[in-house]
Amino acid sequence: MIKFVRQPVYGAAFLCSLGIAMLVNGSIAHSADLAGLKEQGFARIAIANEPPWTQVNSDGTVAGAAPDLARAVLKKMGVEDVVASISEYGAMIPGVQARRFDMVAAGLFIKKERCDAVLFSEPDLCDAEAFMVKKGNPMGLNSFADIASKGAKVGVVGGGTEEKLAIEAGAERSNVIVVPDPQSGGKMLQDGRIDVYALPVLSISDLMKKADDPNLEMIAPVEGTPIFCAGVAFRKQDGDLRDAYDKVLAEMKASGEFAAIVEPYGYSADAAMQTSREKLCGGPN
Ligand code: 6CS
Repeated sequence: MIKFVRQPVYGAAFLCSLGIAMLVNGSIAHSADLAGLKEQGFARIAIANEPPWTQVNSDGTVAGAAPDLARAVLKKMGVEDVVASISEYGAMIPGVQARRFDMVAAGLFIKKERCDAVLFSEPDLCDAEAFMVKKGNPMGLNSFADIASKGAKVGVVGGGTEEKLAIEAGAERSNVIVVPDPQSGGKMLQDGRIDVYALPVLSISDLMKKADDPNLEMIAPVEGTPIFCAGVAFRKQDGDLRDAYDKVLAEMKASGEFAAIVEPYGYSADAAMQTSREKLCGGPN
């Protein structure tokens, strides 16, 4: 079930009427440029529900480093509000291309194949990869190659980077289990339905804290995987909007406002500022 949640600057209202859902769900044509978003009064963002990147609280409010940052940048651009919709990672790019969302603010990693499909902002949130395993790592899983060679069942988010890494490492498709959300992944590991759950380090760390289970262990970083950096994704046709977003993001990086938003969530502002979209895309985007 997709939750449509509205995020006024302070406070939150949970949008549950079909009429409102239809409005934000793209059945009414939406603006794709800054003037239009200002007129509209809000930007529709796609999120996952993977703390600390993105989080939908029990009262319907949306938090997490990615939405908080996007809301702060958009506000400086004159777009007062954001309306968030939960989406699987694999559906985010088709969703923004189909104008169901105005942008993706979910910690979507900037990768070459994605740069061919959307425009990214400059990098904002960086992290390494981690595994959640049973205490003592009984199968000795330290890399995606280990998962493949040992025939381990790995939990992943649908259409996410870990799913791709597992398949590319040679894991049997039947051993790569798509899990709807981090809590389910943790539960499936505890119940022995998967042998390992793969997500970025900060996501697994958050899950370990919440699980508070001495029989679980985090392995980080995953051997043979790089630090990934995410950015906000825009439709290819919305270059002016992306450039306007980037301009404000750069100002916030220079002023320290960017660090003040992302670092309390555990992200390194410096890591994002040390790299660039061009480097991560392998060319201009
Ligand atoms: O962009 C991705 O593919 C990854 N991003 C996050 C924040 N979590 C997992 C996902 O695979």
